[in-house]
Amino acid sequence: MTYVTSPHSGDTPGDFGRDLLSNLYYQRGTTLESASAQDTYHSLALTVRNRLVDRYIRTAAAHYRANPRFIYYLSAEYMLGKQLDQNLLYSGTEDSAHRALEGLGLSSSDLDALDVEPGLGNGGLGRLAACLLDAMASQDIPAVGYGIRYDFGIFKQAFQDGGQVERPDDWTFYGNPWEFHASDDQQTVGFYGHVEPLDGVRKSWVPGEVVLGEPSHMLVPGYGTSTVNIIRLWRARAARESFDLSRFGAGQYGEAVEEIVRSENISKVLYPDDSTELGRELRLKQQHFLVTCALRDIVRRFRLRNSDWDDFAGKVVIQLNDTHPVMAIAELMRMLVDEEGLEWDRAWSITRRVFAYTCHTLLPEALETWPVALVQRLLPRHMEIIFLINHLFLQEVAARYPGDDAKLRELSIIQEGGEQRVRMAHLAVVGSSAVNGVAELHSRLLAATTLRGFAELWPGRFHNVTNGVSPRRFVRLANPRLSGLISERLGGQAWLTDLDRLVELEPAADDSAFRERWREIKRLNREDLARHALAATGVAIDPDALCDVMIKRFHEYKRQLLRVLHVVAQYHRIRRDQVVDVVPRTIVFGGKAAPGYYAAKRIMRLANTVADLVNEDPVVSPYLKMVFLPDYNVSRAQLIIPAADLSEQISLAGKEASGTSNMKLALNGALTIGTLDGANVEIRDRVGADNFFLFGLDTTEVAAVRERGYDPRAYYDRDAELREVLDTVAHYDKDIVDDLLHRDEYLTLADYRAYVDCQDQVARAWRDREGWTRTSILNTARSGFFSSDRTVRDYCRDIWHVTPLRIDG
Ligand code: 26V
Repeated sequence: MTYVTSPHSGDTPGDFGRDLLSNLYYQRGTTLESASAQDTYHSLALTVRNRLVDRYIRTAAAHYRANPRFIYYLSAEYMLGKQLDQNLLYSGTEDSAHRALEGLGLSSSDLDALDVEPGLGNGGLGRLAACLLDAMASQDIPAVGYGIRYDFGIFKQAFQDGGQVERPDDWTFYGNPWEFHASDDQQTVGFYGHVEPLDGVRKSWVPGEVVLGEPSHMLVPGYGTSTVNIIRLWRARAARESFDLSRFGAGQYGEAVEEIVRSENISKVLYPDDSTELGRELRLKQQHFLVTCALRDIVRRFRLRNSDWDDFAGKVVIQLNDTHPVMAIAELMRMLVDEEGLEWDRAWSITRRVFAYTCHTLLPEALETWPVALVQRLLPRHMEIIFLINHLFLQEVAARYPGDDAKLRELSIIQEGGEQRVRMAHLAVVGSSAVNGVAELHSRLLAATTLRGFAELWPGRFHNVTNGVSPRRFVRLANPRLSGLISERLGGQAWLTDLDRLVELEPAADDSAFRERWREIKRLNREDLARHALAATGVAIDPDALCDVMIKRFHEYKRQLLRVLHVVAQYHRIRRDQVVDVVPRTIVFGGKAAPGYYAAKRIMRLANTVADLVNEDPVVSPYLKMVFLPDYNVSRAQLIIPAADLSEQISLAGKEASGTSNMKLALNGALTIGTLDGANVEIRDRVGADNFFLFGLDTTEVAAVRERGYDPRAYYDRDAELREVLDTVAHYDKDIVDDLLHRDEYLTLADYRAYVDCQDQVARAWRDREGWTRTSILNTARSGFFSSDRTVRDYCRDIWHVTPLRIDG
């Protein structure tokens, strides 16, 4: 079979410009003279997209021919970042596009400003999904990402009187040029209804409501290779047959239309809560919707080249990104047993081999559970299947631990005592062949605490795969200046797909001319950030000041509050003219709080209050500035990270599963001040203890403090400076201080003194600019391990058992 190649394959600026004008004419029906900004942007996007379609078609054809084992990544969240910058780079058309635009008198930065980032996720978990897809494509791993095409992504954040206000993210308002709709690949998804007996264990589920899933896909190009994979996002549509015509006739037009609206609400909005268990029915509907659409699509694809169910587990790996898609385990069992007529045991053996589960937290309150009564009502057959899975599983447990009822209660998929609930993490472990944590410490603690009983039962099932980040997105695109210098030094761009090669920069740390250029680039990046900060907040920052960055979701365990306490301490020191350990600093904050997470929002409000206090004080502000950049997202990350000198990774030890901003910042030459938590441990191991500012309690000490009976008040009584800080804070928010003195769940006061003293060490180190730059270079040089390419290789080796499939260029 031959495939027609695209007419848009020319690579010169002339070819590019011609295609752009042609798209303007035929796709937008206009000309350069009369085009609106949106017309031009859309035409540019299509011109770039067309250059990847060729590769996609070839990838799909090669995949069809080879019938390989596929990785299907199931995730309720993806934070893809802007597509224009990425697709220009990955299609190799950056230069010709820029020259073509220049020739047409168009500004590429104006056009880039119109590119909207799809914010279909909350934070680290969603961005990790995007980094893994990028790495899979870049390493020729046959893969498809499945997700939900939310109409509204993560809310936009603004501040009003220092407090967060949320605005809707109508990201497709002007259309999305990057997606391909496939309305003829629709799937049917059932809800509610009842179950009818068939034969034996086999039943028939008769749903009471049916909704359609309509897919569209976006291209996921590999960098430096020919592979273009896809991410398939599903949108809910009302089923045509569900339009109750009698009601239209009976004068109930409004009610009948409301039903359509209700169906389509399923994919309306991303839940912005990573901090409260909502237990909302609509959320469970979203999960089931994603899972059903994805599984049916996976089976459809399997059947293109295969027919025997015994081959399914050889051709299909389904990676579950946290517990959100875990209902897939029950749904696949239902499809195999009820629809395909397989024996239970055979179906179970297939199911267990196909799934693998990644856990992204240690917090017990973050482990998802659903009320049995709700699951029973929404998904009656799934609930029966879960009960049967649990029954058989508990028989296995009973055989292993005879007479041990406590063991049964501990491991059961159903949580008893009070309202019965389904523990999704337990279902995930029981129904998967592999379970992994996301950093060494996290995986160890998972097996020792949260999932201990399971790790004892099935030690071979537990793995660690340390997270990683895309060097293309977070070094090359975010920091073109530094990337240019690295490529010059290493003699090419091979490091972008082989990040371990950054070690070759080590000798450059001792080269003073190189250090000078490294410093100059940081300074230029800080100038870019200063321009943005001024426009966004009205605060002018000094591009020569140490740029001290904390960017992540607002959560008590991450301890943004500890960061604020140090700022208040510095404020007092400067006012008292105690500036021995003070160097000019800019404190940069970025991050959203879940709309209903009051404790986090109050810390955020305090941060904004302290920022005003500091910035408006004529004595303090020459030394200390604080900017809280609103609406932190991937694009903002790409701006902040290259400017950072210091990376704040100060969660209470044992709480942060991994963290990924820590990796992005280290790769861009920021030094870390951090606790022994998540991937910080591995960053420190790699960059060297001398090049990392460590402070605070470790997990063993945290346990010991709690064991002894933690008394936060004692720290206040003992430490005069802390007293002054808390008295100042109490002036603005008494409740925060009350909580710190009486509860302090995250041991902020226990780590306070160590943190502030460590910050003094940071200041002393910054004074030695040559030494600092040397350490900065070493941080970059030794962080190659944190590439998501390495993460994907680990998954391929330990969990997926797949090998790359090269597509002929
Ligand atoms: C969810 C919830 C929901 C209920 C209440 C508390 C709570 C706390 C946290 C979460 C988020 C869990 C999933 C998540 O986003 N984990 C993040 O995953 C990143 C990628 O692996 C990792 O770097 C972060 O450390 C981890 O927090």
